[in-house]
Amino acid sequence: WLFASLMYAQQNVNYDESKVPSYVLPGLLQCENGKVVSTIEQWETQRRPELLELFTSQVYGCKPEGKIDVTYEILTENPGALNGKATGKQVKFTFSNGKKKTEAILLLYIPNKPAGKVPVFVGYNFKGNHSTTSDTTVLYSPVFHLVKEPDHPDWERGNQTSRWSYDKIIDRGYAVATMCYHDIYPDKPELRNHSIVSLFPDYNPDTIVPDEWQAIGAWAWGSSRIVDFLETQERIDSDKIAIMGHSRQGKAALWAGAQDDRFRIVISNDSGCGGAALFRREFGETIDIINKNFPHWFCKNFHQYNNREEILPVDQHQLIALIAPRKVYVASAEEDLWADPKGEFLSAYHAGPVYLLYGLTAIDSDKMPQLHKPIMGDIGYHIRAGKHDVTEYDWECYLDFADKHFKN
Ligand code: GTR
Repeated sequence: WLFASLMYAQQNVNYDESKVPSYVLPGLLQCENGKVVSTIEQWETQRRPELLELFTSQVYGCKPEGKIDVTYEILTENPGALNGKATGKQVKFTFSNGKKKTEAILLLYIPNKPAGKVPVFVGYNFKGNHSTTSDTTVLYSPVFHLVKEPDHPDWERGNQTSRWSYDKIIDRGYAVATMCYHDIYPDKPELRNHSIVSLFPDYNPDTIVPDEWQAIGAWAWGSSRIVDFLETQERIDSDKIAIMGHSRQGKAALWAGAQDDRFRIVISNDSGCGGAALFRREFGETIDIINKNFPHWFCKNFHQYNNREEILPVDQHQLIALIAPRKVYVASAEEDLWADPKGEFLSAYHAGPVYLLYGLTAIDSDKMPQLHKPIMGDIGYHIRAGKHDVTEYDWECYLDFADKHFKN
């Protein structure tokens, strides 16, 4: 992130609110044929599918037809994990098309108390399951060697524990399931052949068709496969699954939440451009910047909107609205200007009309709340002090939001 911001520091990155262009957001409730949706049924049968199709073909790409096999193997089970508070499991996922396979490892902690079914947070980690805890029995990601040199500091255990408030999550009665995102699509354009994308029929290592899915599409798909597994787990309440994603994984979490209604709460932490932020504000990271830095994240069609945000047929308030009537929470950090906190807030605000259609609550003012004053309706939002990161404060808000919607 720092690297990307520095790279563009000299160029045309706008951090000046007075230079945000005036823009008109594409309509949320107005169908392509001009008709304005006024009922849930019209939303669900007409406008929602239309928008989902546009995000698929123009932004995140299309999952190919055809299926691959997914199998699970429990590698370890420890009833005394996290100082006896949780049962820890590590589960190997094997993705296969019969000729070729890839592997991933899920790390799952389930609270030992209360007994019975518990809600769960699903979320990818960036630096391996081993980075989320100092527990030496936690296994390394099978593909980590492809993305990190053998002497890279990211091999160190526990280097991201501050992002994973396991004790707090478990103490509040939630399970948590994490996987290294590289296991699904190792995050470099040249590693496409090692991703799950390469297992699907019609995959061609030499070409990418305009609406073909890429890394974000694959990560979103992978989080749904985690849900498939969680549904087999007796202790997990599969009606209470939340997904939490940070930054590039916040983008993938919103896209997963838009497509898979088993995610009952969708949380975007500092997801920025291609996540919660409105493209049309062109504040901080833009379509042109993100496509140049990360050519393997979005579908090829999306590149035609570089520096032409005004002709993109969608904007991100519509992505958030696709999650309705399920609950959505957007979080920003004050110093994370690259991700455009105001743009993140405004898309949560402008998703409101669809929540209102369902008789739910929307954010009632287009003025951003103060720092550390979370909004906890059916759409949640907070902005906290500090940098681009996941902090204990963020987790406390997510747990409060989940308590409100899962426990009351
Ligand atoms: C940055 C990228 C952002 C965000 C971030 C992250 O380099 O420009 O869009 O995804 O990485 O994932 O931390």
